[in-house]
Amino acid sequence: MAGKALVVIDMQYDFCPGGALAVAGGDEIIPVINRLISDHEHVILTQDWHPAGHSSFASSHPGKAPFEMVEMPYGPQTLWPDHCVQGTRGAELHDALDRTNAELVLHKGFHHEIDSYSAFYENDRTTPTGLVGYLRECGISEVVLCGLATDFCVAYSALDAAGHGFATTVILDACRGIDLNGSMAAMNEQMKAAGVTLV
Ligand code: VGL
Ligand code: ZN
Repeated sequence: MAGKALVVIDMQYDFCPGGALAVAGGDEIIPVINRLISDHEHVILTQDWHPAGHSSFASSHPGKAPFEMVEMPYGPQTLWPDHCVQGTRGAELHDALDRTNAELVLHKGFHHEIDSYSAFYENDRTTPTGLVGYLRECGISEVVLCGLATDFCVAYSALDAAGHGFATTVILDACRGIDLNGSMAAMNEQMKAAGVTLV
């Protein structure tokens, strides 16, 4: 299946039950994702990878609580509990995830002052991760996405992929969402409007 890449978003302990920013049922999708991994020739994994004290953490904003919003120089930003801190167990990819077939593990969110939901562009919407260039150089024109969380990192990655002309599919059975203030419905609508195929 040349020309098509599976991008598995943030299958890390902190997004699974028991983790710092647990997504309900986050670990249930691992067997489904492992089947997708064995079916794809090109497999890319992403890893949310924040320095301690990252600007997206509520703990870095005195008086603010997780899930509140703040205004960053690049626009509104949701604040999160401390999660996926570089080098911690919570930042590790889940051991049950089949990594043998992965050709690239992409870290994102490592700039202290900028969060990064998308695997392609950070939340300032201008700082690239390099993934567009990687995929193009590998001759990939089709992107299939799964992982955590549907309404944040998966959705923003899908919007960027579609916006860069990749034929983009999200496998909803292989995703779980956070659903903050209706974000699940809102992001599903945005993905559909952008031409992302939801299956
Ligand atoms: C994510 C919030 C903060 C995600 C990452 O993987 O969806 N969400 N960091
Ligand atoms: Zn994060």
